[in-house]
Amino acid sequence: MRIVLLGAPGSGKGTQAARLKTRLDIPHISTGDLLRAAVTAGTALGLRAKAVMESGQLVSDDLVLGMLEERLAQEDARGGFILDGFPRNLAQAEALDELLTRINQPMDHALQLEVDPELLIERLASRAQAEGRADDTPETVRARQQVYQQQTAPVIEHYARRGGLKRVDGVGDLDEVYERLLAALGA
Ligand code: B4P
Repeated sequence: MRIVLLGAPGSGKGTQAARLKTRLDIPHISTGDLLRAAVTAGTALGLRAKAVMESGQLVSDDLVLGMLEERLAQEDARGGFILDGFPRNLAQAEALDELLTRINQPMDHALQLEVDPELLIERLASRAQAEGRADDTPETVRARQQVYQQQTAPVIEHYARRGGLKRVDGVGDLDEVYERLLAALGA
């Protein structure tokens, strides 16, 4: 099963993808996690990404696309995957369509987690306290929300136009949201 999980920062994509991965036995590929790992490892890519991530802006498409293509070429992604945090803008969505056509692996499901913007701010503020992630400061959270509205919301329309986008209510406890996602996937 090949799945794209869409939603604003704090909508629960990463949280739910971690659960779906175990149930569906396919890898959870988060471009945010891949980028944070590169920052921690101090690779050339990580050094270029760090300041951009801390400002709440998107890392450049060429860096993210190269990183994703490498990840999708790994053995464990042959039987399917959950993409979390990608695509983030229309150029990435079109590049993904092109890549999946080239490797003959069409997307099966596009799911959007819907959460009220005020609740998103509360969730990220709690994570800032719990985990101290550098991009969860109030200023960066505001910037990430703006980037989402301007650049990522059109990606949702892209999948809606193509048909097959499923919108899932992301408000509720973790188990409730998880059950809704499974129902939307028919799993
Ligand atoms: P991401 O890592 O994708 O960060 P995110 O949008 O905040 O989502 P995340 O998955 O971490 O959080 P979740 O909603 O699960 O991106 C970080 C940065 O990396 C970007 O700003 C950008 O700079 C860069 N980047 C990533 N991908 C890129 C790309 N493709 N192109 C360019 N740049 C890219 O959870 C948030 C919080 O809510 C958690 O604390 C969680 O516990 C809580 N939560 C979740 N579900 C809940 C629920 N039902 N109830 C209560 N709390 C809940």
